Amino acid sequence: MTEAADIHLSYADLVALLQKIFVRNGVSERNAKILAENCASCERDGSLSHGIFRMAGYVSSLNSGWVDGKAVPEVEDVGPAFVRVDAKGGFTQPAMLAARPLLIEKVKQNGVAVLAIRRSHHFSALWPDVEPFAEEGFVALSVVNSMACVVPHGGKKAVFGTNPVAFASPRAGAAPFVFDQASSAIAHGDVQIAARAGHDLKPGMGVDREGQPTTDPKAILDGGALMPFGGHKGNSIALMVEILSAALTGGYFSGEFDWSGHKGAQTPFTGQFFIVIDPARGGNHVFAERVAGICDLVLEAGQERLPGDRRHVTRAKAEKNGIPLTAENHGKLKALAEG
Ligand code: NDP
Ligand code: PYC
Repeated sequence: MTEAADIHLSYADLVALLQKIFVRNGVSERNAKILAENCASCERDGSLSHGIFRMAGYVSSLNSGWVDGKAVPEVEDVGPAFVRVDAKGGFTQPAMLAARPLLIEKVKQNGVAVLAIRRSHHFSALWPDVEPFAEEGFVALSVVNSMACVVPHGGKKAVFGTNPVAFASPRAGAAPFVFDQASSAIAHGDVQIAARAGHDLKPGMGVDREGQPTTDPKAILDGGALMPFGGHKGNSIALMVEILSAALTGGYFSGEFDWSGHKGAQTPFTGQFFIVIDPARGGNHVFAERVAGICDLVLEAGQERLPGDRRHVTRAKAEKNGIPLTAENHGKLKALAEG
């Protein structure tokens, strides 16, 4: 549920405020700008589980010494269509942006290229990572693993992270087609939001610390766990995400890193994987029109809306009126920025 807004900030003003918070908490100017833009974009688009709600967690993780806000990623050219990045214990988004020019060059040369990021922290939504590729005419898919809080289908112990998959494709005459979804029944961020608001979850999303089904978000957060979406099918997607994001990149599995020595650590230390494709190599010069065509077909068939539509409606409102914030949340941000 959206809280009533007391004030509206422009995107630029919100970025400036968030950037100040990151810099104040040990993040380099370059990385702070990237993270602030990412977080402000989530808030602007109504991706509230990964907008300003996350700032206290970023600050807590930075102050625990668990994540290096000043990390300078090392980009390696390891094959005609393969780029690898060691994020050096920093955030994933600056690592991805450091590798982006080389990745795009390889996609243009080969029609496809992959990017494997390791030793990285991802604490945000995934759509901001793939949408810009589609805006440039490429098809992009990305996966990232997180922290063990999801039991395998039929299992008792949390092994997987909430492991999202995001996909973006150009679409003629409209914004790119983009979906971004956790492979758990619900994102961990939304469980935290429900717990704060005192709302129950739908049945079938999680178990308590005894492994018993529960709809109480607090029981899930207090030693319980989430379930994959869609039973064994979501389970296999969660497993695929672990393979691509960790085994393939050289990063940690969601249940493998040890943050117990860093009180307050919240950002998962894992890996992220991208595949980027130049659709022109498919030889179909009407690719983007075909994408628009299939999107139209599903809407004509009765699907209420496409993934991404809600974000674009929210974005358009924010561009017109500013990004809505409660006075309480604005106050919390100002306190983080000013100490
Ligand atoms: P949702 O279930 O809210 O949405 C998943 C996708 O489905 C979105 O693309 C959404 O589009 C679309 N969608 C939702 N409702 C409909 C509908 N009625 N018809 C058509 N499409 C619809 O997301 P999740 O809870 O799975 O994930 C939330 C966020 O959490 C994601 O951004 C994800 O990346 C992030 N996350 C990050 C993790 C990390 O490790 N960094 C881990 C897990 C999750 P729309 O946005 O337009 O509503
Ligand atoms: O919402 O599941 C989540 C999540 C995990 C890491 C960042 N977000």
